Amino acid sequence: MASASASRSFPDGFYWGVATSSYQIEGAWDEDGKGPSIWDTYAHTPGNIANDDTGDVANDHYHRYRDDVAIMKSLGANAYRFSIAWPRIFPEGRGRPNPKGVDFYNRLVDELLGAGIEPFATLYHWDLPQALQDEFDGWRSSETAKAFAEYAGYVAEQLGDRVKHYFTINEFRSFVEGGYQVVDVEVGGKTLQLGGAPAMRLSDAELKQVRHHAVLGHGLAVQAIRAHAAGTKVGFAENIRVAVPVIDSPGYVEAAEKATRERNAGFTTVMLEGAYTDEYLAEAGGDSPKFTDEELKTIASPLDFVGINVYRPGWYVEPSDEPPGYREVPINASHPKMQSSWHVLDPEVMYWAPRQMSSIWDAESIYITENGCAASDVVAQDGRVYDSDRVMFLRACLGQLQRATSEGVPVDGYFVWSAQDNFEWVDGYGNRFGLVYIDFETLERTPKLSAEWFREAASRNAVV
Ligand code: PNW
Repeated sequence: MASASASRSFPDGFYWGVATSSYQIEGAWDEDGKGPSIWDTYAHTPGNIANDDTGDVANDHYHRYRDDVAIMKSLGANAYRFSIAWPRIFPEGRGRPNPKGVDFYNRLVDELLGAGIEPFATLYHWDLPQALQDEFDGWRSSETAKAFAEYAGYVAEQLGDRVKHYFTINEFRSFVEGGYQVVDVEVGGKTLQLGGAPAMRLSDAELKQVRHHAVLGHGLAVQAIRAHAAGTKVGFAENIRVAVPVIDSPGYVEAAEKATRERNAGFTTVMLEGAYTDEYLAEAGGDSPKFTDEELKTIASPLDFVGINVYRPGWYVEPSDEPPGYREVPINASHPKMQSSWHVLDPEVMYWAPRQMSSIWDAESIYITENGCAASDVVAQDGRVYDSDRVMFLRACLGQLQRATSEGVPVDGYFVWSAQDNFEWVDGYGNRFGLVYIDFETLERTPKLSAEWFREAASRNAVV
């Protein structure tokens, strides 16, 4: 008979990772030849970020990466997903590379490998070189997509002997919709508006073209990485919005799959199918993006894995006899949530998200590239940080992920967002997501209760 803990375990070789991104932790915003990014510009403009916080110093990870790797090792993480700051490598976005920027990631990667931690590099986590914003209006132009591929190929060439896993772009949906229009999110009966750099306010037609350039940049980067670093693996890291069936029965499950496929048409669906859905184009009408068949082929370049960031249910749906075959069910005003304004709570999305990647698109290797929550963490009198809500959240989500893997859904690893508290974009340092508490005055690091939980789960390869 299987022991209770064996029945909650993950497949052998499962990666237990933690994740961060460059702008959110590195600091050293203008050191060693780094060029400015659009987030430097945005954060330096008063009124954009809570408390007018900036990433100028952040966690000072640029100088403290050795300590941070040692902490990750002590947490039992065997994988680390970090992002590379494009303007450190190409201060002008393209052209002449900056060797000191490359050196930083060389040192980081060597430190990780020395600690037995597998590096997973994200190439774009929103810190676009300001030069490309100035020259091309950023992702409004396909020139930025081409520059991205050159940069991706160059990084793969430099790091590819040691970094074997690459994510092209993090959360297409977030930076495109938030940066080039504004994202509306319904929570508790209210509509929230989420935004960020470069804070453009485009029309719907222009926005669809930006989406197209972002997925094109992904496809071109996949090809460039393969051309420059044979034997490496590549995929994306998207916050796919997942439709959750209200009831776990075949009609509902099918309705939810239809909804997820259709409502991610501009990102996940086109990258995995190589076509915009008929409904996407019909609904867009005259606002449809301009594209060629050749571009669609590039966008759907074959991938080694798919990465999904999973935080909350996108929608609840039920079947409908009317087209499109599903109906959205409103989220009740009293529905529980986590601390972030947008964070509707339902751990079951961690079951449905990977299951749908497999059922809709036959994904053969899936990574949960982010999952976690903000909490109102404080250092207690005894020096510890008691983030009981985060422990509850992680355990509940991993329970659902384990349900998926036990049914054969091919999930190869899981990354907690985040390795440490950090600059949470427009919320500044006020919204803490880390397993490790950062005192932003002294920059002292303190592992939280959730870090102890993570260590035990990772060492047993099971939900604990
Ligand atoms: C992600 N939502 O953003 C980003 O990849 C991280 O950089 C960020 O710090 C983290 O999640 C926490 O916010 C998200 O509205 C932004 O569901 C918005 C949502 C989810 C993730």
